[in-house]
Amino acid sequence: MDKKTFYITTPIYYPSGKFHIGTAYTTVLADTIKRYKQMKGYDSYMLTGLDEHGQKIQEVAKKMGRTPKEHVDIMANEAKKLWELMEIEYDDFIRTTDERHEKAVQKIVNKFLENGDIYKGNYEGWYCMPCETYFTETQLVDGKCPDCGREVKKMQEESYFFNMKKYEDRLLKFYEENPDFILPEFRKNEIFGNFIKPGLEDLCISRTTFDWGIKMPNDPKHVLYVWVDALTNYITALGYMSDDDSLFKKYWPADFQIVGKDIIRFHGIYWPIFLMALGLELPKHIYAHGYIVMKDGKMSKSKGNVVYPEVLVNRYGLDATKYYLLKTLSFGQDSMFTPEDFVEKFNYDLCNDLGNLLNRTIGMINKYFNGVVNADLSLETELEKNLHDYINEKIDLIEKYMDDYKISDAIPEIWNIISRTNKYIDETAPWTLAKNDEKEYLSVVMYNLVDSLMKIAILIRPFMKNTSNKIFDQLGLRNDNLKSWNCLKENHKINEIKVIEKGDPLFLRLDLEEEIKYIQDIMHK
Ligand code: ME8
Repeated sequence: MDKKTFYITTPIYYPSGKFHIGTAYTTVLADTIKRYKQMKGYDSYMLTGLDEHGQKIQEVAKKMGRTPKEHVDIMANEAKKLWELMEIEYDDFIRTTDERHEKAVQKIVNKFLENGDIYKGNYEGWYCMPCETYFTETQLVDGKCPDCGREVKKMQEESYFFNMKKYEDRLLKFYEENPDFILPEFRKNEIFGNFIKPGLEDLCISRTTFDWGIKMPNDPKHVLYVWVDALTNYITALGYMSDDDSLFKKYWPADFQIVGKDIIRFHGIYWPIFLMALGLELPKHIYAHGYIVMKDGKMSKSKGNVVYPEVLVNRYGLDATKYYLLKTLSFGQDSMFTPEDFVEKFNYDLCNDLGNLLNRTIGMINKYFNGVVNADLSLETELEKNLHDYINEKIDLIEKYMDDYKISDAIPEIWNIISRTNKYIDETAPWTLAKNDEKEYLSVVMYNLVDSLMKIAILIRPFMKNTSNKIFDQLGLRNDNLKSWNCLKENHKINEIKVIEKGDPLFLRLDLEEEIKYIQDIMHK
């Protein structure tokens, strides 16, 4: 039987500057969900890439003394290098300058033209250059761009328009019938209430003021303006409108499309309408996460408060960086990055809670049993039953959160299992058992510690694979079958435990002051 498929996407990022932890967060989140689904037996496919056309990119390239093509090639390498460092397991990396994409987009536009979805008109409006978006007078905030707060310019040009109004009723109906299409709910309410219900504006889709883009097939002095070119990447990457559309047939519709809150409006309105116009199914969910903000507001180079992921990964390790990002951003909300918080989470959650549990367990098994444990589980007591009940209940809850894509809710529950297991050590007081020569029950306690740690290693695996592997290795659990999500449910019996003699600490405790200063310094570079 064919496996169930799962298709997940990130936005395609603008290659305008170095990628910061915001971009990294979106990509890590997608990667984590992909890995989780894979562990649950899905045939998962993850797409990321770059949005390489447009006036902004043309201008950035010019400033750097590069042609647009030279610039985007350099940036595509940068992005791929970063994702390699962060061990992102994407399946495809689409660039909107790929021939496969350009060709398919022209076919898509032809289809829109044939359908009568596109007409030529004259556009006048307030244009925000960095956002590449026109706004109406009423949309401006204090005369400035409502999205980025920068200056806007009154502009007029001959343009092609997409007739959004034609699809308004269908979109309304779709929203009503699919209340969880946009997640979280408050974002859906925002889009629905502020943009869909009051009536849609037609969308200007072409420009004549720059030429770094895909040409309108019927009128090559016009190039496509960002959204038709960008949004369609999610299907062109799968081979839609190409000679080989097997991936498209296999994976479309997407299961989970992740975007930041800044672009949910485009994904919640234009994207479903383009798909409707093409007669295609709509994605199952579009999820808008919040922003990582700094103490002094949005990350920006001019404020000197940008954090780049490489710096964190190189100094604190990949798993610690991913842990921090995923735990910090709660479902749909903005969250603040602070050096203090980063270092504290590292020391408390990773060193104290998780690292110590593993170290203590390995230390005791070596001290009391020379590293080898064979336990008679018929000797388990009420204490073990309580521990198992607690962990099983938490596993169900964690699975539910993961299935609902609420990774930041799942993580504290995994850490509750860690604390509960640490508490089990206090409850059973192995040192007293050893002193009283109660070796048989002591081996049951050791078995249970290893069993809990094995489960913890499986639970953190979607986002901390290296740490998970280290835990398995140090506990001497070499059978790869143990690394599957099913082992959580089946109460897998470990036959023989033989831990290593002395494990390297998973995380080395950081000097709070020194590291806070280090992060502060790199933010200003
Ligand atoms: O909008 N916190 O590209 P983009 C969290 N090309 N996430 C952040 C963030 C922050 N501070 N800053 C950026 C574009 N992001 C278009 C997308 S898709 C068809 C076209 C993440 O480079 C977040 O996911 O501006 C946001 O949506 C995305 O980067 C914007 O990337």
